[in-house]
Amino acid sequence: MKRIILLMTLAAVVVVGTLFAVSVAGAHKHPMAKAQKHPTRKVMIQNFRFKPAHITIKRGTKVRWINKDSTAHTATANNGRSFDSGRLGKGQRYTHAFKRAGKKPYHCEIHTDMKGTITVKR
Ligand SMILES: [Cu+2]
Repeated sequence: MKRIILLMTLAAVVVVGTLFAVSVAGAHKHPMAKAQKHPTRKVMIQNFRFKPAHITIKRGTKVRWINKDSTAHTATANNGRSFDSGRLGKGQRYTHAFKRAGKKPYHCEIHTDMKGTITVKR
């Protein structure tokens, strides 16, 4: 009987130890740790404007456009290929990670007078 209790205790220690190790490893790999290094910048699309229209970010930063209007908009690179959100309906969002330095002018395909710039620094 004592032997069984000893084995049960041993098994419990192993299980708890494993769970602890897994949780520590999990916390280390948690995506939030990476996100804080390069926080995502938000650009609101509101009242037919990009807010803010001009932002400067570090290379590797993600930009997330969020459409607050009830009208559909896009965030499309002027060169037509770097990035393109496609039609964003009300509340929809689009995220793009900028990996190369440079000025990235963009516009809304539906309302071509809506303009913005992402300046990506090294
Ligand atoms: Cu638009």
